[in-house]
Amino acid sequence: MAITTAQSPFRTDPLTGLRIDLTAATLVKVNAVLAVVFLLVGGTAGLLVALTRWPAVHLLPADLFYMALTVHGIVALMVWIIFFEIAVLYFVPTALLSCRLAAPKMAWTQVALMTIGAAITAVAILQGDSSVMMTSYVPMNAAPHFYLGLILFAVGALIGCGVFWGTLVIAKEEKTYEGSLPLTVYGCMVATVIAVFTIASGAIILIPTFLWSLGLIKSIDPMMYRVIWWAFGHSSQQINVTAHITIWYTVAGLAFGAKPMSEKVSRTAFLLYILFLQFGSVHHLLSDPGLSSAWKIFNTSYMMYLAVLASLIHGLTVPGSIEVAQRRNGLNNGLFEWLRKCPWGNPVFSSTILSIIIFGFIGGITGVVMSVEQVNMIIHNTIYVPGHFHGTVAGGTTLAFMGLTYYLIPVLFQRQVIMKPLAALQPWLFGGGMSVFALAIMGAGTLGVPRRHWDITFAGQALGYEWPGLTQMFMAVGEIGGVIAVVGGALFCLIVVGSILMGEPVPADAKNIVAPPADAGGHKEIGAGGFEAPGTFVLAMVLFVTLVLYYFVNFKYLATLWTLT
Ligand code: HEM
Ligand SMILES: [Cu+2]
Repeated sequence: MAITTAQSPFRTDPLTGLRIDLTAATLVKVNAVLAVVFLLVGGTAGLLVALTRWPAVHLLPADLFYMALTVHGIVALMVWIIFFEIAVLYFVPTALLSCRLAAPKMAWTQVALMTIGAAITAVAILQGDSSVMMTSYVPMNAAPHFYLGLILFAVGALIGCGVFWGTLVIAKEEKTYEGSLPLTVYGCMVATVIAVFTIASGAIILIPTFLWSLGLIKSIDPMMYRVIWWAFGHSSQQINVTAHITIWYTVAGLAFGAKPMSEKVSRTAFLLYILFLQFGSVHHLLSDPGLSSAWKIFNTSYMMYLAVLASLIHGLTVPGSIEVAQRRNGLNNGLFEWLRKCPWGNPVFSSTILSIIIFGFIGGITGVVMSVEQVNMIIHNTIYVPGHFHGTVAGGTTLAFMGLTYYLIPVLFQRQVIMKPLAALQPWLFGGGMSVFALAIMGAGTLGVPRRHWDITFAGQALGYEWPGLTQMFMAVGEIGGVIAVVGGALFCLIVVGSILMGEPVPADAKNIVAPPADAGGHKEIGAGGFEAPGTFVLAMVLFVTLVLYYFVNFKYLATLWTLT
């Protein structure tokens, strides 16, 4: 197939040596800026929700709380993240394969459809009749344009995946690279394959629901809705995981000259996502009636572990590759010299490493434990669930995207980051606040606090409920962590927009910031005890022991709640 788009001009970036297609660069910038603007909207709604769930503040009335919660979930999880992912899908293949972007007009259509779709859904929510929250479970009914906006947004995202694939075809035809695709481009490709499955599932459930909201279909079965919606909802989280892990590899390569410890293993791990993620969707249905335990347990406990295995592999190989690179460059003393001497004040690095730690220790461990059918009964529909997924999507994905943004400001926008000391602090504020938030509300959830609940005390109702002091403390501490995270998030938006508008231009004679390949230091004999990356091995064992202990604690707690007499 011949592709006949006119050749677009390129520029060679002095900081990275990358050959950048200017049309692609514009589209990456537009998508990334829209993403950041929506992060600000989603974060503001998050602040209102957090200030309402903090019992001592209880800011919004009930109707506005559910409206803010709907805005927050949809804008933060879908709009911010997917706009940013499209930016990644346009940046990674064009920059790393020195290739032009396929079909720029289609890419502009993607921008238009996603923007118009998000705007239509936002208007529907703000009009007040669509506070159905992110999952929009039937038989709750939203206005027709709520669903229509989501459908247009999804069509836009699908076009973005098409442009990515077209770009790969051009790169192959024009022979802009040799051998197999670099791992990071491969990671993006895996994300788009998952995206097609995801968007198809979304269409299968949201188009009939749209027709139902118009009165053209009589009813939608709630259980069927949940099963298919989660084929969409869970898979979209797997896209996020694939995207942020791709960013981990990218940053490890750029900042340290790190190479994956084994390309083959990393590629196989990505493939495991495609093969097994669909089964994981069932972990959202573990407490649902009408589905057999055998089906639930097979899907979540056997098949799902193969996708978890993939995340464990990436979680081991990315820090491992950084360790190997640091040791090859001379930081070979003891277990952790390589880690201590990492550039902790550089927000590209700190965002990425915090993303790895928070995703693994908070999002990952809790996700595995709550996917066990029995344990799920303790935490289902409690505020534990938002605690878990803020570890994955806010601490994991959002932080990784923040890190890549800091990298893109000088490379794409050709501006220096403003307010450097604050930029160095920002990932710690966001990641630290988010960790406190997630851990504390998981504590509250374990003790029974429901999720998506305006007033857990039922004040003024016949059946008021007094929560123990510990639970109230968890809620207060959690939401204070949430407010700190919002400050970190707002600071990020301020620094990004400020740098783009007012940052000093990158000087024309700027030095290359990409680390040379790791073995340039000539240190061949590295590691200890036969391990190339002994420090990472120790950290992996800490993760493993934490997981086992936490698993045990949950079963023990379940046993105390459910005594057999
Ligand atoms: C900036 C700091 C943030 C704060 C303070 C915050 C706070 C909250 C709170 C308090 C809830 C409500 C929990 C409940 O009542 O059940 C919530 C829900 C949620 N948050 Fe966040 N969040 C933040 C960032 C994010 C980010 C970055 C994402 C996604 C990338 C995200 C995705 C979600 C989703 C999907 C929900 C569930 C909405 C629903 O139940 O329909 N949040 N958040
Ligand atoms: Cu899931």
